[in-house]
Amino acid sequence: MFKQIELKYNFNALEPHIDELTMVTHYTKHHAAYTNNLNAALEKAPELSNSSIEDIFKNLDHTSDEALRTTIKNNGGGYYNHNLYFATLQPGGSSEPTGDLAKQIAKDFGDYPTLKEKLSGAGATRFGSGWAWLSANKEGELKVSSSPNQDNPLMDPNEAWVPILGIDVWEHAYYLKYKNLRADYIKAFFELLNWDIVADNYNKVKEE
Ligand code: MN3
Repeated sequence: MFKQIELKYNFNALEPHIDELTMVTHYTKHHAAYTNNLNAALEKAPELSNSSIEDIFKNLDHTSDEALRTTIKNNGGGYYNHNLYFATLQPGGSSEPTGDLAKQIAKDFGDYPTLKEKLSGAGATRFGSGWAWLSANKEGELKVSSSPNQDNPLMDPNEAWVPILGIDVWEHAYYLKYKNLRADYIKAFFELLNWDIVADNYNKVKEE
């Protein structure tokens, strides 16, 4: 059984950047539904039972029923992506990258403002619903990308990128407060981002 991460802050703790009603709806309705639907679908896919979510993404091809495979992909993505998203938000304001992650950002992007601009652009230009990602590989390299729907970089079997930070740009993440102004929501996201968590994620992906 997969479970939503427990939030370490109250639903209203991200105000004014992300409003309470958006947080309540996002976590208790959207994320809960993805998680419940994933668990229900896996009951029909015994070949994937006892697998980690990462292995489920990797082995989606092993499920021959196309409709079931799509259900597992969409809801598994929804489960995993939101666990990452909610874990990286921090009440009271953002931090800046530090340590090895900061060094690699300088190497791959020049500086932090440039990375922020790239990530914001990836989210702003993603057509329709989806995510913007900062991912790392075992060599410690970083990459910015975006994906549609609830897809994520782990679903590409030919790549070895693990997301360490995801910006949810589905309208349900911002529409109550920001309406059509996705770029304003992305700015607000960066006001809440806890780079210490992202750095922990980075250190786990990078091989020592
Ligand atoms: Mn969402």
